Amino acid sequence: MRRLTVAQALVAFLARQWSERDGQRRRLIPACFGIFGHGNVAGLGEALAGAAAAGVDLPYWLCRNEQGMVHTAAAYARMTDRLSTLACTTSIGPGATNLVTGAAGATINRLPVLLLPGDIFATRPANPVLQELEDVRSYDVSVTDALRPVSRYWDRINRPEQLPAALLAAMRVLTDPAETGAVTLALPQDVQAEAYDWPEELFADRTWHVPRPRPDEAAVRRAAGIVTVAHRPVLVAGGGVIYSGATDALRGFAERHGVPVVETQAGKGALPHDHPLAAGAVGVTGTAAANEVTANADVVIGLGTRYSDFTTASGTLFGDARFVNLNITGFDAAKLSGVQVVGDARESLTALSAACGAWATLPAYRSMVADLGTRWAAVVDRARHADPQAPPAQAAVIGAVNDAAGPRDVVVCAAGSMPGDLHKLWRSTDPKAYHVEYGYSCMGYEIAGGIGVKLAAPDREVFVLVGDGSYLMLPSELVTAVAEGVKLVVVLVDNQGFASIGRLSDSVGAQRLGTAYRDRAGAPLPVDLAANAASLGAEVIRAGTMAELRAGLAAAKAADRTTVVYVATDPMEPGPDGGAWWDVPVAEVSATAAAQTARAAYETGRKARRARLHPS
Ligand SMILES: Cc1ncc(C[n+]2csc(CCOP(=O)(O)OP(=O)(O)O)c2C)c(N)n1
Ligand SMILES: [Mg+2]
Repeated sequence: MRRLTVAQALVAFLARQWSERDGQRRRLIPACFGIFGHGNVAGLGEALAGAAAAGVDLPYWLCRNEQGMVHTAAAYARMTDRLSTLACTTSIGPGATNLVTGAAGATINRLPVLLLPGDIFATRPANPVLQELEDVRSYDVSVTDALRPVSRYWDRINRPEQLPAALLAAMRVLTDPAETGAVTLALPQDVQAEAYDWPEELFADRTWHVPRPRPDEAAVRRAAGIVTVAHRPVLVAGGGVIYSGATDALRGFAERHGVPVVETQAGKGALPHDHPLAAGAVGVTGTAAANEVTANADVVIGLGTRYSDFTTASGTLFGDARFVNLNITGFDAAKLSGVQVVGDARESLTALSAACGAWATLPAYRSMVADLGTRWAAVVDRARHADPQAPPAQAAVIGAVNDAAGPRDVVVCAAGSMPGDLHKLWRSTDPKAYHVEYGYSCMGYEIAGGIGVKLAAPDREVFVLVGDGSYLMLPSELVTAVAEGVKLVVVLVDNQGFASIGRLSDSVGAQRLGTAYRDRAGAPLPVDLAANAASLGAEVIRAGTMAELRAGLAAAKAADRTTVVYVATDPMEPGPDGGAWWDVPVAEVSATAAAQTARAAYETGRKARRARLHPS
């Protein structure tokens, strides 16, 4: 027996957890991020402070905003293919509720994060405590309950005896590729500090084997029966391809059977951009080439994709296709009424390939795909090309960052107009080098996420592309990067507001209301974001022309500390369009002509939407 507080036991346990897949073993939770307050400083704070002296290896990192640290943990998990993540400790009350947005983002993106919010006293000696939300219906409700719907496992440790089973359940969900997402263990502040006699085996090294479930043979045969009669198949590669390390299997499948591959945001980089069967980015943010191939496909093979509305163009992209979905979860495999092949992406694709035997598409189909790809490459070249002395346009900025980044360097982005342009214009050469969070598309992810990427892959240069809107939402994690010596290149693209939502607003008849940063008289604001970044401790380079931008990027890359390259762009200059539709409902009645016109266009657009109900 070992007598420790609940918090000490938790820390000692976490330091002994490992994950293993394909014979590779690594720490499941190598560090803990956090912000202390009265809800965790005496419990977890004391335990983490005393960890090293007690022979427990769980370093503590201070973040500046709780939402930010969840993004950091999620990005870390994504970069390690979900085999590792970070713990996040908060105080009670606002510290805990600040986790909710990050937790939703992690769960939506199917990424493990371990959340350890402090909670109100289990013993209720003198409630309400500071920051307690009282519910008149029950004293058994606290703000940490807000984390339930965004967590894949949620528990509150009201007694020390409950801890071991909850810890095992939490680790199981974190390492289960089908169930993973945010895991929350709410820790009442009195319970954290309570001592208990723990069985010694709780602190033994424990390895969580991440499985590669094989698909059902009959399901694979059914899938092959559909695929092998296809003339114009396409494979939609989602994030699951990359998490499963299925990129070699994907290339083998594509080449052996002559199947073109289109990529979602999370799947971008699954095939190198210049592979002849890489048809490019698919969907609303996709390329004209990929969308044409997909629209004409007779069979769609979805591999590790959630089929979000951005991928399906809100149900309008696919023609008369049949769907075969290979996914680790039955939930995603069943989408669009497809044939379900439930299993690990690599194993499932290998099994499907074997079941397809010598079947392959005709050479004419492959060369048609390659031609479309070549034509799109010329569009990208034109969009990225810019006069060195001109003020930078966003597409040219993206091109310059792509040129500055080495083949393994990582680009990070999340919200605004840049994810769409990146999806279409970025040329990826490595499966881990394109990191755009577009499941939750959460403003504020960019810098915090960049820290997680860099911590997981210190040998890669990390380029964070962040718009002025996203930057203003969460610049605080720049301080964390500076404090911890986590080197980022942050490209801050200032177009004085929301280019993305401004354009969307225009298209739905909302007249750009509230989408530009202006004062009440309509004048630009006297706000200097470059000076702001400098005040937070970053090196700052201001680039006024394309030539200055290229020089600035090179200097930032060579620097050994976090450097912000500030560039102003024109919000009215859109990148090239891939032609797909996105369902954003427009006012059915309105007194404004703009909305009436937009509604008419909307009604035409939605006619292309199809229900996918054919029995598979
Ligand atoms: C937290 C959050 N709030 C609101 C939104 C809706 N939204 C999406 S993009 C955007 C504007 C982003 O502005 P900026 O970062 O400057 O990028 P730009 O559109 O100018 O490229 C907004 C408000 C969001 N994605 N996330
Ligand atoms: Mg902007």
